[in-house]
Amino acid sequence: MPLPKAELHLHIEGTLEPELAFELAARNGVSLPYADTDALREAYRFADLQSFLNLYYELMAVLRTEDDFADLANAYLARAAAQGVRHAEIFFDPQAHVARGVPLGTVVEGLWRALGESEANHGVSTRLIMCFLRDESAESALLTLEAARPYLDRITGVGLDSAEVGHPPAKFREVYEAAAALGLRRVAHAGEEGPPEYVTEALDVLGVERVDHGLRCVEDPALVERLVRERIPLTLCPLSNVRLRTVDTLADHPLPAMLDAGLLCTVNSDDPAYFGGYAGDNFAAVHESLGLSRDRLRELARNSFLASFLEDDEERRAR
Ligand code: ES4
Ligand code: ZN
Repeated sequence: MPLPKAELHLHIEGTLEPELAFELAARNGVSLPYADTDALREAYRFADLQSFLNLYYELMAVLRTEDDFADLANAYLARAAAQGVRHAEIFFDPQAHVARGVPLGTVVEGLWRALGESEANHGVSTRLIMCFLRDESAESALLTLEAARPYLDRITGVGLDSAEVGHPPAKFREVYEAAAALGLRRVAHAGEEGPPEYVTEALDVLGVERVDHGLRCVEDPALVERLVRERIPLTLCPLSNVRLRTVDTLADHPLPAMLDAGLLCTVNSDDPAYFGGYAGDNFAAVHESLGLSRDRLRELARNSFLASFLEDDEERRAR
């Protein structure tokens, strides 16, 4: 039996497996510049975050209808459930779809069809987190938040993703203030490829409650101390870090030292179709390559629920 866990860092578009990509391409009359699933898998050799993002955005072309988004999310939820995921806080990238002519309503309604039935069908509770693309403008992020107003009852929070370096968190101060005023929870990718200063800025300027990746905090002992003191959760993604060459090998991953330092770490899959594994695979990988004990794995699983937005909801409901 896999450990029960929550997945807190998962891009739904990054769960598009090659087989489903070809199925949706055929259904929608979209042609892909790859002969077959093997040829596509050959392209999964990334030099860095940007080389991955190029393929990630390219393959999204097959996602066009509500059914496509529902099928994508259902496939993910089934796989996640099989690996012990009981709760998933799921990112999506509205701007990447709207820019291709897919209306925001199509994306949200499609995802919601799967998420709404997830507890019954898969035993997985869910939340939806809308991410702004940090390599797009601050104005575009504000327009996206405005466009999402009809769907805010289905959206728990906002996040920030895509190409990090050169796009510091402070660029998005205004939209995060607006999101907070609307009662939305706030997270952001920071310290994946970007420097530790971006982590500090995400906390101080954007008011995030959780940092996605946050890996490079280890370069700044004062920042580590602060993250420990303030109990800020980090959503680490070990297999992603290896595939995007943020760490050389899994054995070099700083996760054990981060746990020893008292950081509230969680282990997540990021873009599992591209990075070689879902949540349980990431747990198994850190167990095998980093020699994390069963106790450490249980701590990681417990952290995932503590760091989730579920706990707060339940506390709120109890009050
Ligand atoms: C992402 Cl691994 C990663 N980093 C930043 N943005 C992303 N969007 C999808 N996957
Ligand atoms: Zn991510």
